[in-house]
Amino acid sequence: MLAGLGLGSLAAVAPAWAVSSVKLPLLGDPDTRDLTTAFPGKGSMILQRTRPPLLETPFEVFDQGVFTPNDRFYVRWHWASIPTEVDAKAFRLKVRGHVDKELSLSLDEIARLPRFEIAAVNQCSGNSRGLFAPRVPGAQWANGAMGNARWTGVCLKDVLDRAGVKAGAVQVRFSGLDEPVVEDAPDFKKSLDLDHARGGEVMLAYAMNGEQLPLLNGFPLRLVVPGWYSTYWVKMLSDIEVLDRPDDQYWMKTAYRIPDVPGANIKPSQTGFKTVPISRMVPRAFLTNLRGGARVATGSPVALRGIAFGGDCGVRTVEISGDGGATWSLAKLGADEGIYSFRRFEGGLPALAAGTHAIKVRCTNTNGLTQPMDPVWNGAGFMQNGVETVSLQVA
Ligand SMILES: Nc1nc2c(c(=O)[nH]1)N[C@H]1C(S)=C(S)[C@@H](COP(=O)(O)O)O[C@H]1N2
Ligand SMILES: [Mo]
Repeated sequence: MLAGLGLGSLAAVAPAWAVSSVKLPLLGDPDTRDLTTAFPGKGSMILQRTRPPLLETPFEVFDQGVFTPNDRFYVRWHWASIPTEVDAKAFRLKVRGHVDKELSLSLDEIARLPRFEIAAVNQCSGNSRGLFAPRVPGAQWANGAMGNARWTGVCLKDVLDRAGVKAGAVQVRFSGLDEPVVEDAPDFKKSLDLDHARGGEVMLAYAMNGEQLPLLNGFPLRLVVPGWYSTYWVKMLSDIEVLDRPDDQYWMKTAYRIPDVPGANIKPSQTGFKTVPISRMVPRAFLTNLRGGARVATGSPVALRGIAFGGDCGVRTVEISGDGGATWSLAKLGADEGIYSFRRFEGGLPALAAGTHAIKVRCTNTNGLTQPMDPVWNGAGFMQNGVETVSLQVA
């Protein structure tokens, strides 16, 4: 079985790909992006970057259901040398380093381990970076660098147990088949502490929403780290290395670090803070049936619906405000697909007076953490989870 034929066309960028464009709610120009259907396994996506592919999910997709279809699921890679196809028969996952026995596992061998499923949100650390004020460098995502899927695979712990982790191991490092485009650039690798890696939830996923992974989402195998930002969700996973010392390579020591303060939230002028690797996600909620600038008639109640997630735990409440946050009412939560999943919510506002109204939604998770009313800021554009506001024109 081969997957992903056609990615070779990534090299040839043609403006003709753009079927139309979309205006994103970014805080400055340029705020329009082309929509593209030119990527293998993908439907209409917002083109953020071509090489390597950065494709954002158009926000209306999140109104259609709690699981994000594979062909609309966002895509993010760091390096442009991505295999354009992977031979699933020849593929091997290496397990090596501080272990009793090195392994080289075929996909068939992996599939024979006990399988489990988990619904989990995959969200880029930089999701919503385009909404940072003042602006920060990096991909200017709106809110669509996230998605929710039902992942199927095997437990990382089971694989590590087969190799036998030696005493003195402290971390486990993951790397995929993609490579840097220049020789001395750092290969993309991420590490988890051993206890986390063996905790039972971290998965080697070979399916997403009941189908094989799209090539661009990591075919044939990817790491799923429920509740953690997807920088750790290493795609096309081919190498697992057990370390007897903390990982000090670029992607842990330099990149993907946040200020070590609650919510990673600092002032633009602030200096002298300690940094730590980004880790657990924080709660968020979004309206999906109304966009900023939407118009409704006076005298009619306003139906609202959307999605929320707790971050590293479940959703306790979603609240809705029709008056810019002065008063709040509880939304009704939809089916619970598991603590790491998107959760639907529904609510309404009574008929509103003519004028502009600031509608806000906020999530509190089961750890008691609530989204901040003000936007989050840090220099890397990570962990945005400020309360979203949609302005409604009532006339
Ligand atoms: N092999 C590999 N895995 C990777 C990356 C990468 O560059 N290479 N990027 C990570 C980051 S930062 C993100 S946001 C997610 C994106 O996952 P997706 O493309 O399936 O949505 O992949 C993660 N896994
Ligand atoms: Mo990311």
